[in-house]
Amino acid sequence: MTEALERAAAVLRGAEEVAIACHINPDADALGATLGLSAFLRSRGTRTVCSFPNDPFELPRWALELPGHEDLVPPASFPEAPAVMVTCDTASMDRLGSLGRAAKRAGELIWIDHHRTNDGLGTIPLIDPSASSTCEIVYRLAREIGGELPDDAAMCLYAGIVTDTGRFQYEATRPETLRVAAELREHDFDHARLARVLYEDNRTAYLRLLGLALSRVELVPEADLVWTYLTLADLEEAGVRPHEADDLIDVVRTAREADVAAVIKQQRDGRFKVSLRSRAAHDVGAIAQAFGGGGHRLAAGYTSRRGLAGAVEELVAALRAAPRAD
Ligand SMILES: [Mn+2]
Repeated sequence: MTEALERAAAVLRGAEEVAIACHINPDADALGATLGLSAFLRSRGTRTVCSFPNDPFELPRWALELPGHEDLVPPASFPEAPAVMVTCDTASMDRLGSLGRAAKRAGELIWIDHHRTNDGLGTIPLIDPSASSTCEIVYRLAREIGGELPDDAAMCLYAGIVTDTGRFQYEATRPETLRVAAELREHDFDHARLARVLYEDNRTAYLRLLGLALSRVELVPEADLVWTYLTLADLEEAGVRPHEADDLIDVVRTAREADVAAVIKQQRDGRFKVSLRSRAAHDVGAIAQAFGGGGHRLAAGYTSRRGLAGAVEELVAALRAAPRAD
């Protein structure tokens, strides 16, 4: 990691333009790392171009709070063969969608991530599964490059650390994470407003849909599993966009009776996206990987082609076969 950090810093110090991309359906860690790195590089006089592969190219509401979001460009405006490209928070090439082509053609590809299921892509893989977030690694990289971190960059990086640590609650929150967060908070930005936008900004339409999803919660004791689901029809009827229901898992996972929580959400293509959380005793990252997905030990996901009943069945079977970690 130290050697990779030095090499990445050397490449970014010497670059005139850096193309930065993050994964499809970006969360605050992905966009925070992208925009944080971009703001830092721009403050050094480096040109940057930033994108993510959603089509239609729409930003989540909270992202409008992140400085620099207005400079994000759709994939069609991203360079086809950038001399230097950075990916943020992206565990596999397919998560880059249409931006994967640029990644494959990039001269140098700095691959910054903290997902344990990452194989280490790019010419410079900067991967640390012990880091709380990609933003924490970007912070380290900025320190390695040297110079002042602009307030805008600090705000973006802070957003990613807050969200990926579950507001400093999760296992991956190390003393070092808190020190980095404290250093970022020395900068001038409205952290309380940022937290409100990230966590307390639901529409009542979503709250009603949450009620529906919670009324469907099922417990499967033999699989140590609690789960619920939403179909496309549910979302349409409620007038809620799929990404608006991303935090539903955080309510379901509080169920005391099960170690693993799953939210199964139908996608536009009809497949079901399975989001998994474990309290401690199951490696859901390994389970997600076995189904072609990925993630962390306690938070992971994959997409199933087997319909709702099939998705539940295969998940229950996998959990029953999986050894408990305790
Ligand atoms: Mn992350």
